[in-house]
Amino acid sequence: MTAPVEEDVKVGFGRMRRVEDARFIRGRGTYVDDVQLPGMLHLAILRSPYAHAKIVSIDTSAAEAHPKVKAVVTGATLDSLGLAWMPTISYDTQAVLATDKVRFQGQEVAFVVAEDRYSARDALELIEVEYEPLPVIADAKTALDPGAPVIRDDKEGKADNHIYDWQAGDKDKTDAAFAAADVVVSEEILYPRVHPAPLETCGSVAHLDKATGKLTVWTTTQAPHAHRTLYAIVAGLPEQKIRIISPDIGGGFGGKVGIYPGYVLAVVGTIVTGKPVKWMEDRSENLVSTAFARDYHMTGEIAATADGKILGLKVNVLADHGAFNGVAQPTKYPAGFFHIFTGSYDYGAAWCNVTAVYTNKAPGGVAYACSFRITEAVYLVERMIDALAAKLDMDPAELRLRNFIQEDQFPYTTPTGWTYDSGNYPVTMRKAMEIAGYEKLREEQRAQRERWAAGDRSGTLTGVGISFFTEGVGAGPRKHMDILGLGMADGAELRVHPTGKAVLRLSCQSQGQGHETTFAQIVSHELGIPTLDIEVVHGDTDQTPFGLGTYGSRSTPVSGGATAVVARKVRDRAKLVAAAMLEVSHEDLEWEQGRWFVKGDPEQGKTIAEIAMAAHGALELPEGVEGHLDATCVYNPPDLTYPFGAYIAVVDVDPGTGVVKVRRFIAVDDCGTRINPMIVEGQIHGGLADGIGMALMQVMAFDTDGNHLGSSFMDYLLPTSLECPSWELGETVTPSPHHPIGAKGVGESATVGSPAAIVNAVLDALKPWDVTHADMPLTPANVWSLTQGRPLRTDLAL
Ligand code: MCN
Ligand code: CUM
Repeated sequence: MTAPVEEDVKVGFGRMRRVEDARFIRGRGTYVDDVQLPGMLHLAILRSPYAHAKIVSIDTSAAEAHPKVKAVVTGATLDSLGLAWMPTISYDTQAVLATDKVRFQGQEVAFVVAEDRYSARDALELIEVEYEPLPVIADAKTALDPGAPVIRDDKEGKADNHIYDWQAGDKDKTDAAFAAADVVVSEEILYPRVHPAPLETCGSVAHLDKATGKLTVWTTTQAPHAHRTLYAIVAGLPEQKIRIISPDIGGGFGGKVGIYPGYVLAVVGTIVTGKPVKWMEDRSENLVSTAFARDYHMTGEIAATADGKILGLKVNVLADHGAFNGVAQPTKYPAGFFHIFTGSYDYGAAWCNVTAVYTNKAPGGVAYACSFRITEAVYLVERMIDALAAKLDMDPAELRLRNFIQEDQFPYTTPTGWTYDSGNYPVTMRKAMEIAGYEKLREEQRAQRERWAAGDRSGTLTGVGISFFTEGVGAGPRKHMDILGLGMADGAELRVHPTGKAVLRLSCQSQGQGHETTFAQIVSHELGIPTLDIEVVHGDTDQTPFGLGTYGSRSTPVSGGATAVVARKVRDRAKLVAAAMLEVSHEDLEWEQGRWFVKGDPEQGKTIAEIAMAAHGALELPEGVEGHLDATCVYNPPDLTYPFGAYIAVVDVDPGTGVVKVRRFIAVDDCGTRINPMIVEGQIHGGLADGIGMALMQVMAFDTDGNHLGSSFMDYLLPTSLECPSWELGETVTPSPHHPIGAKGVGESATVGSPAAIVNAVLDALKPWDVTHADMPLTPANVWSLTQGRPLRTDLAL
C-alpha cells in the first residue's frame, strides 16, 4: 500500500527521496571505520571468558614483546590513573577494565594497541590471565536469594544484588478496584533479553593532538554532545578541547546511546601512545558485550466487570540489568517510561512495582527501539487485554473498543500521572479492522476450526492478533527530564545565506532516519526555501548547538520543534527587512509560503531570497533590526508527544511443526503531522520487521554458567525479507496540540507495537488447544511444544 514516489515534493512536507541516499547507495558514506589518519594505531580488547571470576594475575610480558605492539594496558594500569571505573548514566559505576574480578562473559580485561588490527588481535592471545571462577547468577529470579553470590562487592557495604525498587500509581485505589471486580486475570509475561544488532558495530577513532591539546573522537554515538560533556566530566578534560564527531552511523536502534568501555579505551589509547587510535568491535563483541534490551520478568493482573469494562491493572516487574546498571533513562525514572503501562484505555486505577537486580550478564545501553521501556509496557498491557478477552470469551477488538480513551477526553491524564496530548483511538482501530477485513478473517477462521473439529486437520491454522499502542516520545521537558543533570532540550541554528540558501545546524544525530531530508523539509515548510537548497549539519559538536541527541524518538518532537521555531524567528526577522525594502509598516505585511507581501496588494512582495540578499546588503534597516537573517533557538518541549497505532497480525501456524508464518500485517499509525510520509513508512517497515524478529526469532540466551549462547548471527537470528509479508499500512493524523508543527515521533512505534500483535495472533491460532500463554520468541520448537499433551477443543465458535 506504500505509494511509489512519482515526483519528489520540492517545498515543505510530502514524499521526497532522501537526500542522504545519494551518497549511501553509492557507497560514499563516511562511517567511523572509514576514518583513516596518518600514523593511526589499532586497539583490540581482551575479554573475559568467564561470567564471574576473580582475577588472580595478569601477565602481559609476551604481548608487550610482540614487535608490532605499542602498548598493553590492564585494569591495574587504569587504576593507577584513577580511570578503572567510570560512572554510568544511571548513577552506577562500571569497570572500564576489570581490576578485582570479572562480572560477565565478554567483560573488558585488558587492551592492546598495535600497528595494525591483526597484530593487536594476535597479541591478545599472548596475555596470560589467571582466573578463579566464582558462582554465577544467570537467572534474575535467583539474584535476591539469600546466600546468592554478591556481584557488586566493589560497592562498599553492598551485601546483595538489589539495585532499586520503584513504584508508580496508587496501590490502595488499585486494590479497591480489584476488590470490586467480577473477573481478575493474571499472567506471567517475560520480555526476553534482545539486542539491537545494528549493521555497523560500535567503534571510535580517538586523536589527542599533543600540540593543541585537542581531543577529537570520531565515534558511533547517537548523542555526540552528551558524550562530549561526559568525557569532560569523567576524564577531567577541558570541554572546549573535546570534539565529538558522529559521522554517518550504520544504525543505532538505541545501542549507540551509552558510553561503553571501548570508547573510553580508545581515548586512553591515544593518550598513552600519542597517536590516533582506532577501536572497532567485531560482530561477536557487539553481540556479547554491547547493549542489551528488555529482560523484564513481568507479572500482570487485570481487573474488569463481567461485561468487559476494565477497572484496574497491577504489574510487578523483576528487571535484569546485568552486572552494571548502565541503562539510559531520564534520572527521575529509573524504569524509564514503563509506568505508561496503562495503555490506550480509560480506567481509574493502576499500580506498578519494578525491582531491578544485578546478574552476571552484560550491562545495558538504553537499547533497542524502546522509548524508555514503553516497549515492555505496551507488550504487557496488550497481552493482558487479550488474556482478559479470552477469559471473558469476548472478541479482543470489541474489548479494546469498549475501553478506549475517547476523543473528547484528551488531553487525558493516566492513573500514573502522564498526560496524553491527543488521539482518536476508535477511528484508528476501525481503520485497521477495515483494511484487514476483520470480520471476514474471523469467518475464515470459524470455517477452518469447524473443519478441524470435523476431523480434517490438514494445513495451517489462522490466527488474528491485535495490538493497540500509545507511546510517549520526545523527552524532556528539561525540568522533569535529565540525564546526569543534563536537561533534555535541543538547540537549532539556522543561517540563511545572501543567495537565499540555508544551513541548519542540529543537536540531534541521525543513524539512518533521514534527518538531512526531513529537517530541511521543516525549514522549507516554514520559509518556502526549496528543500534541496537547505543543508543540514549534524553529528559534530564543534559545528552544532548543544542538545541531548537522538533516541526515544525525540528528534522530531524536540529538535523538530527547535527547527520550526528557529525558522519562524528567521521569518519574523525577514518580515522587518521586507517592510524596510517595501517601505511599508511590517504590520501591513502578510506571509505566504516563501514571501512577504503587502496586504491587499499581493503584487507588492519580496521573496525570502530577495530579503536574504537585502538583509546582507546596504539597505537601511529599521531601528533595532540587525542585519542578516540568522537565528538560534533552544527548544524545551512542554511535554512528551503521544503517537499511537492499531496493529493487526494475521499468521498461519502449523501445529505439526510449530512454524509461524506472518501472512499479513496491517499497521495504522498516527504520528500527527507527517513531514515525509515516505520516511515515516520506511521507519514503520523497519520496526515491523524488528517486531517479527523479537516475536519469532531473537533471544539472548545464557546457560547456567552465564555463557552467552548467541554470539553470532548463526545463533542470534535477525529477520530478513523472507519472514516479512508485504506490509499493509494506513494512517490517521491527529496533530499534537503542543508541538509547533503538530508532529509526534514515530521511529520506534512499530517495534513497540508489533510484537504483541504477533504473539496475540499465534495464541489466537492455538485457541483450539486452550493455549493462553507463550513467551517470545515463538520459535517452531516453542510453538510446537505449546500444544503437546493438550486436548483439541472442538466446540469453539471463535
Ligand atoms: N518523521 C516524519 N514525520 C513525523 C515523525 C517523524 O517525517 N511525524 C521522520 C523524522 O523527521 C525522521 C524519522 O521520521 O526523519 C524518525 O523520526 P523520529 O520519530 O523523530 O525519531 P528519531 O529521528 O529521533 O529517531 C530515533 C528512533 C529511535 S529512538 C530508534 S531506536 C530507531 C529509529 O529511530 N533507530 C533507527 N529508527 C531508526 N531507523 C534507522 N534507519 N536506523 C536506526 O538506528
Ligand atoms: Cu530506546 S532505542 Mo532508541 O530510543 O535510540
